[in-house]
Amino acid sequence: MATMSVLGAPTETGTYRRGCIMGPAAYRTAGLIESLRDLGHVIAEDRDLVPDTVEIDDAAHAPAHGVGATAGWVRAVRRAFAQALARGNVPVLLGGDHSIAAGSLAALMDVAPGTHIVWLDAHPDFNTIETTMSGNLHGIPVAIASGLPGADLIYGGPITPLDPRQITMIGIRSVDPDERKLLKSHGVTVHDMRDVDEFGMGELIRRAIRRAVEAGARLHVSLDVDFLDPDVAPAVGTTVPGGATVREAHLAMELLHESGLVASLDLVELNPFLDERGRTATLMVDLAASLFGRTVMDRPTTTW
Ligand code: HAR
Ligand code: MN
Ligand code: MN
Repeated sequence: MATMSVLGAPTETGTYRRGCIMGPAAYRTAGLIESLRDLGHVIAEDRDLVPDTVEIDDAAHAPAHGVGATAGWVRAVRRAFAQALARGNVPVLLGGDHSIAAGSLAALMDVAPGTHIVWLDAHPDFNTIETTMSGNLHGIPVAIASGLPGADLIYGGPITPLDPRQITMIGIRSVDPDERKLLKSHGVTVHDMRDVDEFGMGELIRRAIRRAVEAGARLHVSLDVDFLDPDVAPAVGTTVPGGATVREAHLAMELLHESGLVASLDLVELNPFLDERGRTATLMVDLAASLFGRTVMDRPTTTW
């Protein structure tokens, strides 16, 4: 059983649509804390963070917008996430839009730099502050955590960059042209939905786990709501058809749990304003429970 730090980051400055600010409250309303406790985990802290005050002239970085506000959140998340890791807790970060993963990824590199990243998302979020076409900073966290342009501005100081070869992305189905080039040149492992169709979710997750086992690394999971198909998870601003099914997502979570390597989690991009009677929040909570040990039946111990 784990001791967990549940950290809410109710931000929406990295998006163009409002509503993610309600994310942490919706996860709690859907029973996240009770579900984790029922599994035997200890919730050492459960609180919402407060962003740093950062003054940046947004106009100088157009089309990027919300730069100062997003930087304030990223810095506060990085500090709290790192503190939780340093205490030996499992941080569970509740977004908020995905820009805050720039904070969790930097914290991981501060405290546990070998950690491998499993990025479950329709989008790679590998734009830089220079390649973003939308200007929405939820499209840049992986690139800036890897030290690409925008890192200095957002973090306001040095980071230990993430090695992009430590990342496995699954569920990808919307990539921008420059982003595609950057992913290739930096050696990110990207499994698009075609790979999911062709090889199956289980095989792709097993490959990510085997890679971590071989490297002696722990795993961080970053779960974007839009990894899921919008038919089952409507509460997200950036819906892309053809996403993971409920069963594919549960299989991913259960296998990751069985690896015994998962040490932290981001739950991001939930926009409760777009939900239908809480069904997306409830599904995300069920997935988090599977990631942290809920099963239908006991299973034999897996070897990778
Ligand atoms: N690639 C697009 C952009 O940079 C869309 C990014 C959308 N990101 C999220 N999180 N919704 O994955 O604007
Ligand atoms: Mn994302
Ligand atoms: Mn996404």
